[in-house]
Amino acid sequence: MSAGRKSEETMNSGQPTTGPGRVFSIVIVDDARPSTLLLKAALGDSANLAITLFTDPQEALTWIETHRPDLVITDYVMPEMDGIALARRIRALPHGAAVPIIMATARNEAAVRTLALSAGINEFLGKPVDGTELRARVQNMLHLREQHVQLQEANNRLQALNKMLALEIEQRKILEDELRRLATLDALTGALTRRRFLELFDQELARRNRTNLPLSVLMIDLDHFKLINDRFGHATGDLALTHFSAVCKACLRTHDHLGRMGGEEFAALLPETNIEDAHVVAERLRRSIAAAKISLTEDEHLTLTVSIGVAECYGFQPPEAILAAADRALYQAKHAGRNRVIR
Ligand code: GH3
Ligand code: MG
Ligand code: MG
Ligand code: MG
Repeated sequence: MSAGRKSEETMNSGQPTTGPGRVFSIVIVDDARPSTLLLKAALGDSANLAITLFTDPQEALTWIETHRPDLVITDYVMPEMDGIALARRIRALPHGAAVPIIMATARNEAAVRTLALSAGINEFLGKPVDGTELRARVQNMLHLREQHVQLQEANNRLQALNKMLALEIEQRKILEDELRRLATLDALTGALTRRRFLELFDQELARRNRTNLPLSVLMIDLDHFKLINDRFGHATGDLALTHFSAVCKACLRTHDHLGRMGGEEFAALLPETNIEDAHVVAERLRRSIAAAKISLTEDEHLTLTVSIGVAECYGFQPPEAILAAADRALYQAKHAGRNRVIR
């Protein structure tokens, strides 16, 4: 650091920033070197003061910006930059507003004192400086400075805590959203619960009524499912349900909704789909289910069939009426011999 030639540093490092053991950093700026030494001597030989001397105000300013001292004592009349200009520049620094500044000058006149105060200088002392008065004023200012620093540190800790709290709230919200999402899914098949399906049905119906885009529904029931349970056991029945749901999801689009309405009865909601297209989807689904083999052991497998009833939403029917229409079609499919689609 080039200031090394013109400044004498007695900064202690590793000291606490606040509290009883704290060392205060004081900067003295005066173009006359003997004056800086006199002021330093007047401050006394105190272990809790680290005093740095400057004869060049510009160098002092650079040092103040990086080291953020606790107090600045400056002369008034200096070539290049006087004490008033220096004080204004300090006040303009990012952390300069809170640095106490004392002006010590031989120009002890009302006009200069007023000018100094309006530049944000806190205390004014005429030269030659009375050591006792200087020490008293410095102690007062450092006391205020200490309170300010402690307040600021408390504020920083508070802000850090707030940030942590905000993060925790954010994480909790993500977790809650995930839990809520999981609560809307049937644990065995991953299809929507009946309740969630009906909620979405309401939403899709409202959208249909707004946009006039078609909306269709499939009622799907596994054929002779009781026989599967009876022949292979309940666990295999569960496996068949999971398998069925996976095939359904592969056949449907991402914005279609599959819900488990009861034991082995499912419903699919197909937005932007009229009854002709819904019938095509249902037929594809029926064939996919009938074609898939569920392996039980190496040479034993199971096949499933489903019956499907199709209905489209017309007018301002409630969801129950539309589901009832699809149910009637499903009933007909069962009566006509199962493994078929009726609309
Ligand atoms: P249909 O072709 O007329 O629909 O005959 P079905 O045997 O499929 O119909 P039914 O309603 O008589 O029987 C449905 C069976 O589905 C009875 C019930 O034990 C079984 N079931 C319902 N939920 C589950 C489940 O979560 N797991 C298993 N393994 N079986 C279930
Ligand atoms: Mg001078
Ligand atoms: Mg059934
Ligand atoms: Mg049934």
